[in-house]
Amino acid sequence: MRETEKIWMNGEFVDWAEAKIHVGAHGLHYGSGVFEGIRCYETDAGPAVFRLTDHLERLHRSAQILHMELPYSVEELRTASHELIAANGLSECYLRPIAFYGYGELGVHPGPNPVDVVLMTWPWGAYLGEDALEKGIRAKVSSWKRVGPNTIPHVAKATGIYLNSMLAVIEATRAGYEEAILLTDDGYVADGSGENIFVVRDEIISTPDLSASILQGITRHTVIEIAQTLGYAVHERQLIRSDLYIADELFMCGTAAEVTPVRSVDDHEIGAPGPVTKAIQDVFFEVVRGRDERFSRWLEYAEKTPAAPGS
Ligand code: PPE
Repeated sequence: MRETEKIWMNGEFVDWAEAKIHVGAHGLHYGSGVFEGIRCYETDAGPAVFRLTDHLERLHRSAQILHMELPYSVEELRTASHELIAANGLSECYLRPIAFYGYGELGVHPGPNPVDVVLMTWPWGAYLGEDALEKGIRAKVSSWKRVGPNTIPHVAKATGIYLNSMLAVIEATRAGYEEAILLTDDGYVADGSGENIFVVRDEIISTPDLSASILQGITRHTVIEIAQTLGYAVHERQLIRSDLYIADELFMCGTAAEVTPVRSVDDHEIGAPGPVTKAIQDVFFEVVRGRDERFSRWLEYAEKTPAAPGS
């Protein structure tokens, strides 16, 4: 991770090296936190944070699901995010807001522990490698099942959930693949360790629906809108493992992974990137860099008031 100058911690800008917490923090012991991953892109009009408000609203919803009260509003975090990016002099970066139960009492019940809120920013290149964006990755269906709605609520982007993803990606990479694909307990395709999944067959695009234990990805939503604008039909539906094997094209998406083609699953060659993936990927990169008017409402600039939702 490339260090930058400042980190925003509970309302203060602190030096990167000083942004520390106590080892007794509740969030460290029990994974009791919620977080976000957001990207800021360089555009002709300056750095633009992509769908910042949508991400911060999801952070608030994630906290709500965990009965966690965030001491900062979406508006306050939005301002702090822009200020931090400017303070660190970054034009393109990843932004990581995280909120967790802090230091006070141990014991599973979070009790009176404070909720600490932190924002970090640093330059983060292609998540699965530059090559991946161009040539695609090899994925493996994991033996680990994605957490279900009644184990840990997958709708919350909660820190503890990521043990599930961590086990899956370790398993996949140890076996020589680049990414894992997790299924639900009853065998439907869910998510990658940090991405949503799309399948293309006969020019129809399908992606697991929200009941398949997926994170309700903001990039997923972006991709659906782009695909529909390009004239493709997009179905949110249950997918089974073999849908992956017989796909014409397959890709994963997420804030970190952006739009990454998948070129094989469990050694079934799919070939990547196909024309549909490529078309969506091309528009995606134009959109995030502010070069596509149709989606300019998603770019949030520090100096400009972001467009009101639905405008
Ligand atoms: N599913 C999972 C399990 C997931 O972690 C992410 C984001 C997504 C789907 C896509 O969501 P969205 O970013 O809203 O489009 N994963 C974040 C964390 C990656 C990490 O390694 O940390 C991310 O992409 O920022």
